[in-house]
Amino acid sequence: MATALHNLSKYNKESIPDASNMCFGIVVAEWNSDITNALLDGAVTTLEKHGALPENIHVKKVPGSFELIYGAHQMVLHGYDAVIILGCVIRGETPHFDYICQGVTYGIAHLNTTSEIPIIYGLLTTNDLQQAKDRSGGKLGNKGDECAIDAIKMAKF
Ligand code: DLZ
Repeated sequence: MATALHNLSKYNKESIPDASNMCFGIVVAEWNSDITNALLDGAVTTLEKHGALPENIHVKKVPGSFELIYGAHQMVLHGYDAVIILGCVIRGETPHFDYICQGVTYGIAHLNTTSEIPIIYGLLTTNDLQQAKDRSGGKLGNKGDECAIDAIKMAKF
């Protein structure tokens, strides 16, 4: 979870490469869709702000965060400059919170070491709904913005 002091939408705009020639895949989980749609809005808006063309941003939905691994794997096979995964798992509402979070984390980490394309980890793992709201366009910014910036930087890597 992001620290309470770090605003996820704050970054040095001068240092971000131009994204106008880049192509991005985004996989979004439908669980906690109010949160994940807000993350998606943030990611797309920020990519476009740095030059990415709408037709070069491809979004696919999956049922839950666990399916983000498969979705990211499929996107990697199709070749993008970077892939972003967006999901939200809330501890208080998810009996097997630790299993889902660990599964997604290991799955995406594995993909990052076995594929040619960077995959950016946009999984919110929070104790409650308010913490998720705070990080999806609330008082701590938007994790989607942060993922978009990381995707641009890693595409340029
Ligand atoms: C089953 C489940 C639960 C209980 N909670 C969440 C959650 O908080 N966030 C999320 O993205 N997905 C959740 N899921 C669904 C699983 O990720 C997955 O979709 C199902 O177990 C089917 O594989």
